[in-house]
Amino acid sequence: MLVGWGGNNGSTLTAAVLANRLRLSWPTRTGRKEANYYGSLTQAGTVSLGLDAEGQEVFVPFSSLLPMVAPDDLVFDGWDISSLNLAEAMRRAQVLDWGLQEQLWPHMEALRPRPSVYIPEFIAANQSARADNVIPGTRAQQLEQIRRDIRDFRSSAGLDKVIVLWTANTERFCEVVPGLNDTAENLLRTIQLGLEVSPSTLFAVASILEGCAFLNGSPQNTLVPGALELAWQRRVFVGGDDFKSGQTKVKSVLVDFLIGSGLKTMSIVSYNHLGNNDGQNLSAPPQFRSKEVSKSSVVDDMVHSNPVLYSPGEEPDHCVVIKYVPYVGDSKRALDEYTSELMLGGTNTLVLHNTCEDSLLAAPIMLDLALLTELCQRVSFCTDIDPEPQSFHPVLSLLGFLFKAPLAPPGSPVVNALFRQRSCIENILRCAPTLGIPTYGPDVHWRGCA
Ligand code: NAI
Ligand code: DG6
Repeated sequence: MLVGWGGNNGSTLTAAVLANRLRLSWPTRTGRKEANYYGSLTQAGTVSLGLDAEGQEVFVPFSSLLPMVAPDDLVFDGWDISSLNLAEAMRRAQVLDWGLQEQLWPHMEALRPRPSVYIPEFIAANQSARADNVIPGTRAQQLEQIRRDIRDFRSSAGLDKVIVLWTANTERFCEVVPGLNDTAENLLRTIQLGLEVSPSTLFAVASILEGCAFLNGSPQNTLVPGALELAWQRRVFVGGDDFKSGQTKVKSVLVDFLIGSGLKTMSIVSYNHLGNNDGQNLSAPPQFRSKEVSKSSVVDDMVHSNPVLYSPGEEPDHCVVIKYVPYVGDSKRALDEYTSELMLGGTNTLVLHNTCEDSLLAAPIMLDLALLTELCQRVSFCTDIDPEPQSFHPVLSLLGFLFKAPLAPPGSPVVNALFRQRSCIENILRCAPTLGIPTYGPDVHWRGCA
């Protein structure tokens, strides 16, 4: 279930899964295109297994390492404060080629977002015109309505599991206040009393109470300490924050390479302009601030990894700029400049320019998040110290590859370097027995992996 289903990401992911399921192709000015899942780690990535008897390296699809849900088996539902059906939402988004939109229209027209929680002060004022599909009532009544929606979807669609993914507008940060949202008990009381809680935190709480994993694709601090404690108490997976798509993905490779090579990166300047609704929302300072924080946190572990280059407290200058330029729509432009010190007073400046449809980068990441979370729900392990089967910690740090500001269990290090994050997923999948059936299947249990 997508919160923000009618947005660019929500409508594009739904369209992508339908287009692949229906094996659609469509004409463009550069020839016919066919539906695919480029950009998805699970659907388009491979893993090296080693060498075969002839000494040739063998690669297998990521999705064949362990039994994973096939995207064709997913069913979508969700909420949006905008009432447009998914076909109209796809048209509003202006992401997909016209020929593809025409074929998808009859399949998406009947999909209609459920009303959602609209609290104007959390998103930009320029979003108010969209809000024609809202859940009335108190915070407690809104929470109950979201829970009913989840139960209704699960039973009416006959589902095994529901995973809830926040892909709605970026909200402003909410203050973490003792007594308000610092513990599970206080957060639940705050909702009952109608005190300050963000829409995204309400969705997180509703999901956790329904036993459904909750993933946060936006930068704000949805998973306040009280929500994390609730997830821990209920043993429900949560993950976040903020999809790691283009510019940040490059950054989490490039800075790792620079610092890992012994170069002292001293300045990172990241400029973006885009013209979609996300860009419009981010043109308001509090929402921009949420994104600025998540886009800026991504090199911390690399800097701290090298005390030869950086003295305690020393960090590169890191500047993030985002501008709203309606004309370019979903085609985001990202310009980056990395300046590093070389030996004997030299300077190395790298400049990158990246243009791409933002939602076509985000949608496969959303798919991976759902599929990997579902897989993790079927994994248990025991150790030599504790023979009882156990699950991963509810804060699913394994998803860090897909998030700009990865959440980690308390006391665990946050890893941003992209290939360390990929290795984490690969290693976990490798050390489980390879069952070899690439379909939705049995639970995975293995022993000895602490
Ligand atoms: P969008 O603005 O097109 O879609 C967001 C949708 O959320 C809108 O349809 C809006 O009506 C809806 N919405 C707002 N508040 C809501 C609420 N309380 N409940 C339900 N629906 C609500 O934005 P887009 O491009 O789809 O991005 C979605 C989120 O993903 C944004 O926060 C963005 O910053 C984040 N993101 C996007 C990336 C990308 O590459 N496209 C990458 C990283 C994060
Ligand atoms: C402008 O940066 C808008 C944002 O929502 C980004 O498009 C999105 O967060 C993707 O950022 P990145 O750094 O992962 O490409």
